[in-house]
Amino acid sequence: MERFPAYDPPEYVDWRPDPDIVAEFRARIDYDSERRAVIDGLSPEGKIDLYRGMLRTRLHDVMLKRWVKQGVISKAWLGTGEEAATVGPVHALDRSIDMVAPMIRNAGACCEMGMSIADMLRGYLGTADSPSKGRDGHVGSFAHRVLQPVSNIGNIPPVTVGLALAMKMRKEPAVALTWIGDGSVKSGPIHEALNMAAVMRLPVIFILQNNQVALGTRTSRTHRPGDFSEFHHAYGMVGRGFGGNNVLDAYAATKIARDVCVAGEGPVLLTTDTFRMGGHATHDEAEARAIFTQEEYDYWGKRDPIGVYEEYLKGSGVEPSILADVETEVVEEVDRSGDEALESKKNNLPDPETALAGVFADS
Ligand SMILES: Cc1ncc(C[n+]2csc(CCOP(=O)(O)OP(=O)(O)O)c2C)c(N)n1
Ligand SMILES: [Mg+2]
Repeated sequence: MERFPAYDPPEYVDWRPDPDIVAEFRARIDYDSERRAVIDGLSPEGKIDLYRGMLRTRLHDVMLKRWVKQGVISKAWLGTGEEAATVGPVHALDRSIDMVAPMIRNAGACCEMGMSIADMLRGYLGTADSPSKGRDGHVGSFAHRVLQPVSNIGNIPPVTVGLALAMKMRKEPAVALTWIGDGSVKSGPIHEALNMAAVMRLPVIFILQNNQVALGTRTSRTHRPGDFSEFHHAYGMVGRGFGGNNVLDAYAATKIARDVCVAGEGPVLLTTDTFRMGGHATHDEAEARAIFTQEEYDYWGKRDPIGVYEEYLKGSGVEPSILADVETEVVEEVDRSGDEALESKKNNLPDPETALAGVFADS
């Protein structure tokens, strides 16, 4: 895939595959026969589609970074480096009945659930035709089964649990999935959500996405145990881990978790380690560079989830030209979406008179 010196994290700019890391990727999906079987059941198109989804997610971030540089927007919250932990799980769902509740690092969930990239970008521009009609920078769409993020961290899991309760009451064979950050997990409402889901055996998949940092604070300063692998025991729920930069492992773990939930054995807590390859938002890249050592950036940089997956696919016999065609198609889609969103900014900003419309219930 093409790299962008002006926008990519420096570790990605001259990215070269490390054979040991590609072998590590393969070993990770071979170590568990149940997951291996799920991955073997994925069609060649399904595997390419995971690649397409991660590229789309990355290029959405690149577009936002470009807009920041051009002064179109003042800042952006990105999921660069964390694409596998979002795209793999979404592809494992039944997207016609399941629901997702993404947080800011999981913007890729929106497009993988079918929202247009143009609408996601319009969210940043606050246009009248953006999903929230210009009232919120976060984007979601109930029509696409995506709950709009709640800015106050910790408050999405209780709502997700409510969605799952409704699914259970309606006897739908569906699940609700949400992601929880390593920082957010320390907030009170998340404890209530995990506990309620566990005692009511609700069909929820929680993905505890440890990207090693919350705003400017390393996880080691907010969480005493070394990792979150034992966390589910506190709630008496099923818990598993997956490789955060391994899209196939993420896919398989989620698919199995979904089966557990649909069988009435949920909820499931999936824990995963990944890395935020930049600032909390684009304005604090320098702070992020001060928090972590260069060795840490190098370690995770070599594990770029898209680069490693691309190597895995090529090593599995996928023609490079097929991947190049997917890239061309996604580049065109994102470029076109950017143009469409900018067009809305030019012609379709909300009328100030409507600022309060639809914000408060008045009866
Ligand atoms: C209740 C509340 N407190 C503080 C914030 C400011 N804030 C936004 S994101 C964030 C850190 C979240 O860290 P984490 O859960 O690890 O998610 P990440 O950003 O790493 O994906 C904080 C403190 C907020 N949005 N809501
Ligand atoms: Mg975090």
